[in-house]
Amino acid sequence: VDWKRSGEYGDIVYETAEGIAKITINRPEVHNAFRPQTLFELQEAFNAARDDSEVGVVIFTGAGDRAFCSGGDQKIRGEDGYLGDDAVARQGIGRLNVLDLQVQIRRLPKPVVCMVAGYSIGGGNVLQVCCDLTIAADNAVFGQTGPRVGSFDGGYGSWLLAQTVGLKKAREIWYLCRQYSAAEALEMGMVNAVVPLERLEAETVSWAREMLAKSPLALRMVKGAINAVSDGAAGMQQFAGDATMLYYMSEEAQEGRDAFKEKRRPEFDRFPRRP
Ligand code: 2NE
Repeated sequence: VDWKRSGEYGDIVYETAEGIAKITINRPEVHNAFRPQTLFELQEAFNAARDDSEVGVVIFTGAGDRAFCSGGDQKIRGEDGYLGDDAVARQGIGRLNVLDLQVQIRRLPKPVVCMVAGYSIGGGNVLQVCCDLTIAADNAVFGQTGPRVGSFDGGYGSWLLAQTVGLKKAREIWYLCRQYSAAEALEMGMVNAVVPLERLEAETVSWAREMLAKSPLALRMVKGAINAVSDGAAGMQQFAGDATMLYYMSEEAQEGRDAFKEKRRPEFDRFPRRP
């Protein structure tokens, strides 16, 4: 794939090709652990992918073949969160802005495919769980570390994981903090496919191409529908917003708008009262 790089980023790389956006965490020296800056840049990149009408699928990955992501950068963890180098951090106030990114991935109205080589650990694995699909290399290793390093994710990291792999398995993953191979992750339904490392990107791109051949609106609605059940009112709000968008696209809704602008009574009688 002939990836074209764009944007000015330090901790990540943003590339596009053939209707696919590839977003890569680029901190291989710490197994792609994230710090506040990484997350702000990821949010900007995911927004760019959302706004680009040429992009139909997003691939989310990590640089190199040793890790997708090892979670929050423990070396800059302060007393109450992760410290960046901005004014907020200079007051000693930490952030947990990975939570905003999790929500953003769930709400992005295009499929997000996580492409995992090596470690998918801690808050990194929670991001993996939040993605719509995951393709893993045969060297991938999955796990949560929170109770070992003084952390936990009681949101998507807990109940979405439980919805994905089942309650007993989710408890095991969090209570014991073990590491699981790609084959084990496939067996428990945490990933969609496992392929040899050298075929990882080709396989992920081929899944993306298959989705690009499908109706974008149908994919958007199915993603919203699947997430609405577990996102409660926030999920319904997104789904309802999509219903409004589709209604705006109808002649019936446009008649309401036109009648207001033309200062006349709307002619809604033209439209059937559907069974
Ligand atoms: C991932 C793992 C198991 C890999 O082990 P290994 O032995 O293959 O590599 P090593 O030597 O540990 O790591 C290579 C380099 O990356 C750094 C290491 O410190 C090391 O650098 P040096 O010390 O040699 O300079 N590195 C790796 N992970 C890092 C991290 N998360 N932060 C900073 N530096 C990191 C092993 O590295 C490991 O267990 N890593 C820690 C995983 C972890 O506990 N992550 C945080 C979980 S909490 C979280 O993410 C979170 C949350 O629970 C809730 C909200 C927000 C975040």
